[in-house]
Amino acid sequence: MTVLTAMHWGVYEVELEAGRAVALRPFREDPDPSPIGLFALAPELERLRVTRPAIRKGWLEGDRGGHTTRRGTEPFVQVDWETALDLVAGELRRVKAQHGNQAIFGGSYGWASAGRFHHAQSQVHRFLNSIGGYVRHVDSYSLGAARTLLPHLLATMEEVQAMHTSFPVLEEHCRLFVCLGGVPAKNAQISAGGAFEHRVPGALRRMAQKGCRFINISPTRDDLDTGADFEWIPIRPGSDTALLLALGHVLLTEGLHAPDFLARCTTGFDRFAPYLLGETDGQPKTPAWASALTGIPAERITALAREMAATRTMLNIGWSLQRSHHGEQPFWMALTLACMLGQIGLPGGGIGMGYGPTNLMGSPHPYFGGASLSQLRNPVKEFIPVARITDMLEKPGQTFRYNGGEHSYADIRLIYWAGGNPFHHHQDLTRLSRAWGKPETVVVNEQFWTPTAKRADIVLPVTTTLEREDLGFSRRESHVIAMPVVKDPPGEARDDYAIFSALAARLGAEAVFTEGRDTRAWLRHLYEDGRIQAAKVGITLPGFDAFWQAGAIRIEADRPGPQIMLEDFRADPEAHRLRTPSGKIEIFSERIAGFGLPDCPGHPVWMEPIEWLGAPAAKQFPLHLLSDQPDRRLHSQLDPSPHSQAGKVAGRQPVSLSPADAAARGIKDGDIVRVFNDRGSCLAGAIVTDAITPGVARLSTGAWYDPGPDGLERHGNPNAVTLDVPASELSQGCSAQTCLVEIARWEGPVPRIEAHDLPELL
Ligand SMILES: Nc1nc2c(c(=O)[nH]1)N[C@H]1C(S)=C(S)[C@@H](COP(=O)(O)OP(=O)(O)OC[C@H]3O[C@@H](n4cnc5c(=O)[nH]c(N)nc54)[C@H](O)[C@@H]3O)O[C@H]1N2
Ligand SMILES: Nc1nc2c(c(=O)[nH]1)N[C@H]1C(S)=C(S)[C@@H](COP(=O)(O)OP(=O)(O)OC[C@H]3O[C@@H](n4cnc5c(=O)[nH]c(N)nc54)[C@H](O)[C@@H]3O)O[C@H]1N2
Ligand SMILES: [Mo]
Repeated sequence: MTVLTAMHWGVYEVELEAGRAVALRPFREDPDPSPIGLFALAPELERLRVTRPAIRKGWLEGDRGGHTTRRGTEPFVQVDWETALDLVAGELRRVKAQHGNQAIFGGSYGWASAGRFHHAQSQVHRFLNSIGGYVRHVDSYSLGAARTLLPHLLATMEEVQAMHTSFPVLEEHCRLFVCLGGVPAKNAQISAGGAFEHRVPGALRRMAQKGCRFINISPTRDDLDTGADFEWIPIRPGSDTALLLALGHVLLTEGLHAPDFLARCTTGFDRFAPYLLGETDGQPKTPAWASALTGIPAERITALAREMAATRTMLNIGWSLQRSHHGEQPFWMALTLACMLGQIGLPGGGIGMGYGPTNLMGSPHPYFGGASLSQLRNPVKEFIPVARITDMLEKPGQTFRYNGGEHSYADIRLIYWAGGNPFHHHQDLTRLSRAWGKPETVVVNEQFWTPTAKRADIVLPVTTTLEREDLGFSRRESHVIAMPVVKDPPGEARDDYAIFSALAARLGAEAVFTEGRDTRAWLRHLYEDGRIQAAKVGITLPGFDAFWQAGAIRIEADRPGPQIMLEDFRADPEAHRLRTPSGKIEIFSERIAGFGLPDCPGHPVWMEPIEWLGAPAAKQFPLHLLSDQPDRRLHSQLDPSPHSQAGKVAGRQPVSLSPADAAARGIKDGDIVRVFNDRGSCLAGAIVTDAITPGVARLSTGAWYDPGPDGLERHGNPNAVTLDVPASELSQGCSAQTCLVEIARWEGPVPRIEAHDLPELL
């Protein structure tokens, strides 16, 4: 017998024997299933499960003063659940009483697992709110700069995602698809909550077959695959804003821009044009100027601007461009260029933000909300922009700017994390390791002995999606999935919900937290909520019992989803005003200008990133390190699985570099190399490829962080070397892509990788 289950990377068919999973198979309704989830039952993963509550030995013996260097170095003592829950509840009570709820950091960023109810972040936030609140985070690592910027200019990032022109329209109408950072199908393997119908590889092939021409402007060629030839224009990382400005300069000086669209649908072009022409700063943003910054020949820039103006063009920008210092600028300038081209709102033209990062963009299915666990109200006002965690831990009381306001960092005594892996996701992990020693207690709910679990004081073992029932629901996806229990949890692992219910009971908040519902009652409640939201966009879903019986419901809309981004707005901008201050797209933003930020003025500008190949530091560290998303896993999830391991080189995360850079350093394919700069170093396995432009190296994220006693990271985690600075004072976003390194052959003895070892358990 088979049933279905949902994971971030897809729906899978679960083959059962005696009601328990024996194998996972691709979902037959998925045109391009992802292999990642097929390995979720691998013994290599099961071996690394947390099976019993575990307490760091020193903590159990009373070492709670903070400023400890022992986290991550000491053995854990396994205890029974009652003891563990009493200890966690007691510590929460103590910290609340002595320092207030604003001393608890519960931001708990992370992807966790698919399934609407057991979504770990929602669970931990709801729990912490039920006991008086916590210091939260805002925004995401994914979209720090863009998420803060875009509401001032266009719409919220959620709205932008919901309105993307669907692929069937692009297939019919788009004739030139220009992408900054490709349309990486490896990334579209996933969507938050599940990519159920993988549509990107097929859509790109069909677009190419129907005559759409693709140009990939990227430091790497292989982030686009259309099944046909396309033009690759290599660009120096971090310089896209200069290119976009020069394209705009050509449009304006040759009269190829769209004055009618600019006048009807945008505001502030008149304030921006003098900058473009160099009237305000003495530097016209010409192709020759941009050529020196981007490495792209000036003639190619000029010709490209003319082609874009003459053709039905979609300009697509990848999210990694804004995960960088001044990451607001490429997004703002791409939007501005799309306005100058005047094709926004036309079929197959305009802007994508972006096709590729997840399976969501380009979906023909309508967007509807609902089916999310309420997080209750958080009375604590302190927060951080998500990537400022080290700053917060290092500098309690210090002020920071965010989105026009001024705020200060809370003084954190207790960290509670459920569903994320900061010792994968944060930049400059050596610096985070030091700051991580400051709080008095760190509690982590985890399924696996991840680097973060190993650096906790208290680890509570959690079930996986296969071990609990849930609701598979994902924005603009093809199905709603009933996810039954198909596997027994190892040892004593419990659902996050069971853990938080038990803690809430100890802290007098059980009724608030559970509302008297068990898991099945919550599923029914969330499903019914989703059903109401679906009906609003013309989707009829059956009642819960019929749904659960059926196992999967294909979403069929009476009305088609949003097909052409901003079509209505273009037709009648007055009747369909945007929720920006002017109601139009803002090329100049009075509001942002009013914030008075030197690193984010009122219109898009070129500013040199703190690290890039044009910086003085490139003399010492001459390679720009891109840390992109891994194709064989989601972040650090399932890194020990055979699928992820099969992609390693010499057991380490591969780092790609160009034949010229490899030869200059005596590096051959398959060599172990050291990637380093002033901040740190890691070992990786070399891949020499002409798909990467000289001067650039690529080391995907997510190899479990594994620093040795001498500080050398042994497994190839790029966050051993990345830079932890904000994109700007507007967004405080993550700048992971802004990073210079040097790479050398590793000649020393090869250290063993310990990331996938269990900690010592007493
Ligand atoms: N250098 C560099 N760094 C980056 C990026 C980059 O481009 N470059 N990208 C950034 C981006 S965009 C992101 S989104 C982040 C991602 O960073 P994270 O979201 O933190 O990464 P994951 O590996 O998905 O971590 C999820 C963790 O949750 C655990 N988990 C799964 N399900 C459950 C559950 O039900 N309950 C509990 N309690 N735990 C569960 C998993 O075992 C895993 O350890 O990384 C960021 N880091
Ligand atoms: N398989 C898999 N898929 C994922 C994830 C995963 O972990 N695994 N993570 C998901 C998450 S949370 C997110 S946020 C998205 C992120 O999606 P993105 O941010 O779009 O993805 P990246 O892989 O970081 O980068 C995509 C491409 O951008 C190019 N690029 C980098 N810097 C520059 C630049 O300065 N200029 C130009 N023109 N190009 C540049 C890189 O060469 C890279 O190939 O991916 C999602 N998809
Ligand atoms: Mo992300």
